[in-house]
Amino acid sequence: MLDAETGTDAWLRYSALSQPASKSYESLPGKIVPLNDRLVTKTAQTELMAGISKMLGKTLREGGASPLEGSIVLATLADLHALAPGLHPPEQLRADGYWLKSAKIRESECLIIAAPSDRGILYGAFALLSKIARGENLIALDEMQQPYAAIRWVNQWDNLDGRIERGYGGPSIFFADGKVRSDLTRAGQYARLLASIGINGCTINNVNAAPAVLEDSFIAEVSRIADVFRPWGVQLSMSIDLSTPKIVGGLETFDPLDLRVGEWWRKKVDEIYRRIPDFGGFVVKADSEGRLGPSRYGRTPADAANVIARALKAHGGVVFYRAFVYNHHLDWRNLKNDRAKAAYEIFHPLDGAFDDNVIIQIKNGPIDFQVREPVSPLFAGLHRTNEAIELQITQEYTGQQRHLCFLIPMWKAVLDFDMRVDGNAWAVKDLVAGRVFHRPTGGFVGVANVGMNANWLGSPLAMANLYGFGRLAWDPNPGAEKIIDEWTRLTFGSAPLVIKTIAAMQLSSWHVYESYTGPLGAGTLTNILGNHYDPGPESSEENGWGQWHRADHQGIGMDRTLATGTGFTGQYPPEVQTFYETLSRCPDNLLLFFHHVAYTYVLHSGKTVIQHIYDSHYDGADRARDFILQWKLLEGQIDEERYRDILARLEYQAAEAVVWRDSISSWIYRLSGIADHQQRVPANRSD
Ligand code: GCV
Repeated sequence: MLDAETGTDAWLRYSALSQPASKSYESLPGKIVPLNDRLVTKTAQTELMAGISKMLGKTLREGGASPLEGSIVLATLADLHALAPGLHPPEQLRADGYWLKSAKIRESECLIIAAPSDRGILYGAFALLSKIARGENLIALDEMQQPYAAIRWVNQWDNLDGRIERGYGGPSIFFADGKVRSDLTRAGQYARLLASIGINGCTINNVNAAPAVLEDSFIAEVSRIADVFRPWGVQLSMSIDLSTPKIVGGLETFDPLDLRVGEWWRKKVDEIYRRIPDFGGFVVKADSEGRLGPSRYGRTPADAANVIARALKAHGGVVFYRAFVYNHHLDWRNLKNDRAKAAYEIFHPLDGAFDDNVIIQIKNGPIDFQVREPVSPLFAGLHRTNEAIELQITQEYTGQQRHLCFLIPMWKAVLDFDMRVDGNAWAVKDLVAGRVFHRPTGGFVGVANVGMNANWLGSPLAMANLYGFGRLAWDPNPGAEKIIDEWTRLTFGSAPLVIKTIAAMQLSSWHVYESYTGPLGAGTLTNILGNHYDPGPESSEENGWGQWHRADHQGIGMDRTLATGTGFTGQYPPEVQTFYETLSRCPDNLLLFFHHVAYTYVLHSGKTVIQHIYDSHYDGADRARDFILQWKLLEGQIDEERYRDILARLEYQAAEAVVWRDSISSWIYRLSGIADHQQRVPANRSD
């Protein structure tokens, strides 16, 4: 485990700049002037003073606006207007946006951080610090930043006993032994990290929620977590179990349309806001994987979401209702059955039935965070309903932080995917942000699952996924290259070889992982009934979970076409549907998601499916081994502690990649009976 300094501060290390680098900041004002004394602005001030002192060895003087002298001014737009009426941002700033501006006020050279709200000021302060840490020029600074969407949240799947479902960075920072931890230092540090990348909400407990979270005594405990989030502008929210009115409330029903149930939610929500005035809202997982839901009473997700939304409305809270609703007892013998169809089938007919403070939280793909999936068609299927995309930062199916897998390229592909809504170019990022259908809210949710490990996610390089999620939630437009460059400079410094090597490794890592775990869109061929980590392709078949890839002696893949398959492709807008439906057009990397083909089917690449599977696994394992060589170039270039820690992880990954390679190659050889042209697969080698 890495020590507190290298781990806890993550990308907020504020390492001292070298002499020549710090010289370019000599003209930075020596005084800091906050124009209000509210909590979040104070946080911005403290952070700026600490960061500038650590990076530049310069102590900012605190002071008021008279005399102004040369100052860093922290101001709401209203306060800026009062101080300097002629100064205003070039465009109107939305909530949480900010403006960084070098300007003369009353003859004094100032650096202004201005925003509509205190939270925007804090985000501006972090942006300024990031620029200094990365050696950016501040001369004639004039930069306006607006968040792409209002919702930029993380979810934690923490259980009250301290364990985290699919968490790989140690136990919960919030809970232990059924209670909120007495020491919440880490929770406060987490809120700082989140705020630094523009995240404005955090759901603290597992979506498989314990009803006990809504007991009054527990809410009182939870309010202590909200207290440590508040200085960072991070709103707290909770996952809830829909049967809570019955289990905790003692009612005989949790039917959302029963008036007593509505009244119960209203009183409960009022109680929460009495203790946590800036409470964000609830996340709901219902009728899914054994969770109770409105179907128990023949009610719809809209009935369930709205009754809670109405209780929250008066306080400004929202309900995230997860679209991850499916039957996990599907009959696998029926070739028309398809778990991928569930979300659209359930939620599309309800479009327009949800209140305007309900947000449908949709996983990026229609199955479950596999190493590659097409985008969920539901993103294009809700025109009169708010939506948010759910991305998984914790690497459940993507190597559990033990394999390097930088997920930003995957998320970029999803967010930039053109859904051709009504024949127009609308990307997923625009749909979820509510820009296409002018929705009141929407945005981005990431399942983070950080833990008590000093390094949060348990692996230093995996932290790029948390950083990248925040950056994309703020603005999904920059490329993965820009994000990894920023993160590396902030985390490891700006030596060219370090930047180049880490960027190259991270940027290729998703493809490498995919190539030895689940190429051609078959899904991660892992043990789905167990740890979701080891190879286990057989576990997907012949059960009701619906993560089928339908491999048999002749071929592999799920036929999801309208013509002959499950009809899933019909859920997409027509142009996307035709693209995937048509075998000759379907991209190789999603072929087996949409089509069942013979092993001898020839890909666009000119290879047969079976040979591609062999080659991909051998190539992937080789490339995982090459990561070690790449990393070794950095010996002496970064601190010994992180160098050794990461080296050990890469050596482990390279060995695991061989296990995956041999396991999947032998399995597919046994099934298909078709030999690898290169005679590498153990089961068909003559040696
Ligand atoms: C929190 C997958 C995971 C579960 C998770 C579920 C969900 O099935 O394996 O651990 O439950 O998704 O997103 O609700």
